[in-house]
Amino acid sequence: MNYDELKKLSDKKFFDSLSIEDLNNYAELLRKYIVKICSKKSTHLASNLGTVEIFLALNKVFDFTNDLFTFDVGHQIYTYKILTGRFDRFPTIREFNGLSGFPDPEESDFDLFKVGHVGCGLPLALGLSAGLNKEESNKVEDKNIEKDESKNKKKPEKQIVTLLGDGALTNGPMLEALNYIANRKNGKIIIILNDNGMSISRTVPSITKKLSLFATKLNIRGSLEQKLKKKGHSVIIESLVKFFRSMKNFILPKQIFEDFGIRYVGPIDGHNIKELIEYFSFAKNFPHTILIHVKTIKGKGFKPAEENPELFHSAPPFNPLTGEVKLSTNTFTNLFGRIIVEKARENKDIYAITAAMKNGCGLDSFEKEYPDRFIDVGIAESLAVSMAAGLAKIGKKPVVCIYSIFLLRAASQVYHDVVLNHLPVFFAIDRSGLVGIDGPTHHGLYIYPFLCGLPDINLFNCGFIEDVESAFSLLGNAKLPVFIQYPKDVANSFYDEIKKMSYEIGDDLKVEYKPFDINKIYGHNESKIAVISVGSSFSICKNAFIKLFKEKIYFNFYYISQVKPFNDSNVNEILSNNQKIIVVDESPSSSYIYQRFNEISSKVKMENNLKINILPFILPDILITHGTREQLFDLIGFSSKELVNLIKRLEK
Ligand SMILES: Cc1ncc(C[n+]2csc(CCOP(=O)(O)OP(=O)(O)O)c2C)c(N)n1
Repeated sequence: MNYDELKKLSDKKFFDSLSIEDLNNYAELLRKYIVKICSKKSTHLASNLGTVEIFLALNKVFDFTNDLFTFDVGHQIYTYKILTGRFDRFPTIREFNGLSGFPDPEESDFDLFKVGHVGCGLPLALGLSAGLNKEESNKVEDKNIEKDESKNKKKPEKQIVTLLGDGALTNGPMLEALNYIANRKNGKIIIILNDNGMSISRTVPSITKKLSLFATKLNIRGSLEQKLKKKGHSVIIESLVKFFRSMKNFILPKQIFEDFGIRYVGPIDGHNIKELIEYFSFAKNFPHTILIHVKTIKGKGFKPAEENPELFHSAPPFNPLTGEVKLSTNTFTNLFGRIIVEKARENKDIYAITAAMKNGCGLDSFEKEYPDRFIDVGIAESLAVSMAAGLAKIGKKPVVCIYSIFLLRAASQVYHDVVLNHLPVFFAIDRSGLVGIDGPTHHGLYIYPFLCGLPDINLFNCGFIEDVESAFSLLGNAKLPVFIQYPKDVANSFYDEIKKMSYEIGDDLKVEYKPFDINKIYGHNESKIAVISVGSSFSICKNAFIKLFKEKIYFNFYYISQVKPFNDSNVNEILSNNQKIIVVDESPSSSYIYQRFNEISSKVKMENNLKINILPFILPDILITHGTREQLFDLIGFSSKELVNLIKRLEK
C-alpha cells in the first residue's frame, strides 16, 4: 500500500467495510506515515504512535460526525486528524499556515475545543454532558452501579467520549472532575484511559503506580499459573487465584474508579484492534459513565521512540531510519540547566521543583547529580508552587522550573502562597513570549503582565546569557520572590551580540554590561529618538538599528532586562535627551517599563515644560497562531521591519 491509500480512511463507508486484518495493515501504514512526516520537524511523535489503534477502533464504534470527543492535551490525535479528512494537509502539521499540532475547531469541525493543556479532557466532557442531560442533578447519590445497570436507563442521543493519558491522573482538574462524577446522578461519559506508564518522563507514581501494579500482578499471576500447571499443582493454583482476587481490593484500579462511581473495565491491549472494538462497543451500550483502561506502548512501532519515549515525546527532527536526532545545546533551557547545577554545587539548600517538565526545563543533569533535591510533583503546577513556598519558609532555596503558560495554572498560589508571604522562591520561567510551533495553547504571554502587577517581587525578562546569570546570582540571598523569564530561543552573550553589531555598522561599540541597569548601547548626539529594548525584544531592535544605521538614520539604543524593581537611575537623562522614546517589550496589551517611563515623563514634562512622547511597541492582544517566532512576529507586526517604519515616521 502506498501512503495515498490513507486518504480513503476518511470515507466512512469505505472505513466501515474494512476487516480487522485490513485495519491492522492500515495501522502499520499510518505509523510509517506519521514517522515519515514527523521526522522532518518537531512533533509529539511517541504519543501519536501509541494511539493509532485506539482511533481506528473508535472510528469503527462511534460516529465522529455526531458523537462528542474531547482529548486531554490533544497532542496525541494525529491519526484522528487523518481519519477526519485532514490527510492532504497532514504534511503541513505544526507549520505556519499548516495544521495545528493540537485539536483546533478553526481547522476542522471534528475538533470541539482548541486545547493543549493537561487536565482539560474530562472537565470539558463533564460540561458537555451537563448540557446534554437535562435531568443532570448534583445530588449526592449512593451509587450502586450493578443495581442501576438493571434499570437500563435511556441512552443519550450523543455519546460523549474523552481520551486521556495516565499522566493526566496526576493533575488537579482531572481529579476534581472525578470527584464531581462521584457526586452526580445522570450523564454518561466514556473515559478512555491511555496508559503508557509515561507522562513526558516516567509518570509520577501513586494512582498511576496502582495501574501499573495491577498489570504487573496479572503478568505474575499468568506466568506462575502456567509454571504450576505444567507441574500439575492445581490446588496451589486455586489458592493463588483466590489470593490474587483478594489482592485486587488493594491494588485494582477498578476499586479506585468505582469508588468515584465510574464503572471500570480493563486493562486491555491498546494495540489489539479487535479487543478495542469489543470493549468500546460495550462502553457504547453501557448506560453509565465507564472507564476503559487501555495499555499502550509509547512510541509503538518505531524502535528508537519505544526505547526512548521521553526524547521522542516532543522530538526534534530525526533520521527516520536510525532515529538519530540533533539536539541544540545553546538554548536558554540548557543555559539554565547548567546554572542550577553549578548553584546547587555551591549551596546544598537549593531545590529544583518541576511539574512533569524535567527535560523541557533542562533539569536532567540536576536530577542525576542531586536526586534528593529534585522534586517532580507530576502535572500539578499549583502544588509545585505551594510546595516551594513551604520549602522557602524553612530556609531552603527552592527554584520552581516551569513553562510560562503553565505557571498560569498556579497564578493564585504565586500570589497567595509566595508573594503575600514575601517568600524568596525563585521561578525559572521557560518558554516566555511567543513559543513558535506549539501555538496559542502554549504562547508564554499572559503570566508576564500578571507578574508585572505584583508588589515586592524581582522580575527579569532575559534576552542574554548575562541576564540569566546575573538574575540567578541572587539565588541564596534573595529576600523576596524572584521571577526570571526567558524565551524558547538560542541564548547569546551580550558581548557577542555587541561585537556582531559593531561589525555590521563598521564602528566599534564599547559597552560594558550592567546587570540591573538600563544599558546604553549606542548614543548619537543629534538623535532625539530613543529605543528601550526589554529582554527578549533585543534582536528586533538590533536589526532595526543596523538597518537604519546603514541608511544614516540614528537612534539612541538602550537595553534592560530587570523589569521589577524598575531601575530609574538614568531615566531622567534619557528623558532630557530625547523627545520620542519607544519601549519595545514582548508583552501583550501593555508593558510595565513603558508605563513607568510614561509616569516619570508626565511629571518631568509638567515640571520642565518638555515635549516628550513615550510610545509602546508591544504585542497586540489577539490570539496568535502557530509558526516560527520570526513568522509570528512578522504576522503581528512586532518586527524590525515595522520598528524601522515607525522610527522613519517619527523622524519626519
Ligand atoms: C497543564 C499542563 N502541564 C504540562 C503540560 C506539558 N505536557 C504535555 S503532554 C504531557 C504529558 C502527558 O502525559 P499523558 O497524558 O500520559 O500523555 P502521553 O503523552 O504519555 O500519551 C505534559 C506534561 C501540559 N500540556 N499541560
